[in-house]
Amino acid sequence: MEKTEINGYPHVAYQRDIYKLDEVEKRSLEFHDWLDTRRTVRDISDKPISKKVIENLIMAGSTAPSGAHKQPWTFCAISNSELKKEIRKAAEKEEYDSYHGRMSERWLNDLKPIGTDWNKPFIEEAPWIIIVFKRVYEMIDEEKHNNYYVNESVGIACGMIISAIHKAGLVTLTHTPSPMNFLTKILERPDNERPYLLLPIGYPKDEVYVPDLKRKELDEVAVFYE
Ligand code: IYR
Repeated sequence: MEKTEINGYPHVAYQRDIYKLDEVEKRSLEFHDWLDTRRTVRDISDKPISKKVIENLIMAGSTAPSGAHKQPWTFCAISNSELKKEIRKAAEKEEYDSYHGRMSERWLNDLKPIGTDWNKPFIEEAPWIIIVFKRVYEMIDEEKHNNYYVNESVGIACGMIISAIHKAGLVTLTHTPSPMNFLTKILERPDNERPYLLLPIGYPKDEVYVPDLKRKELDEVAVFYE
């Protein structure tokens, strides 16, 4: 049966390849090993990236599961230099204040191994930045319809676009200027949208160094109940 109905709504047969368990093991390990090569890169080259690539990345992020399939996200993709400059300036103003008083001593110490500071040149240098907005509600017939599990849904979509960027051979970082409502203003976003995450996207610069960090082992991140 190719099609059926549930609650009067059309459902289609789920179709995909079924692998033997040893193949499943191999594929899951290979995917982990590949994902483990992703690193947050702050030195992004200004080498151009086509709009088509950005469109594909956005559509990859937009495949994420979401509460009641409302897909409560808007991806704003910016290559316009003037706009990137304006966003950099506003982000650095907030970040300067954060790094000079708003963040606790402990927080600043925790960031020392990562090497971040208030300077955000990647906002201007990357050929594209994507700013992900969460859609808290939809306006339907002049009525507010709240979306469901908005933070969870948008967080998953961000994870998927970050993986897509890695798969494409490009790099990004998760920039969270705080507060970030200046983005709503600059990009003239409607009332139902709130800025969630800024992702600069591009090739890495020629010579790039990243912190020599280790990821937690399985027994540090998982508990099994068998
Ligand atoms: N929001 C700042 C500071 C920052 C905070 C954490 I937690 C980081 O892991 C990295 C940076 C910024 O985006 O630089």
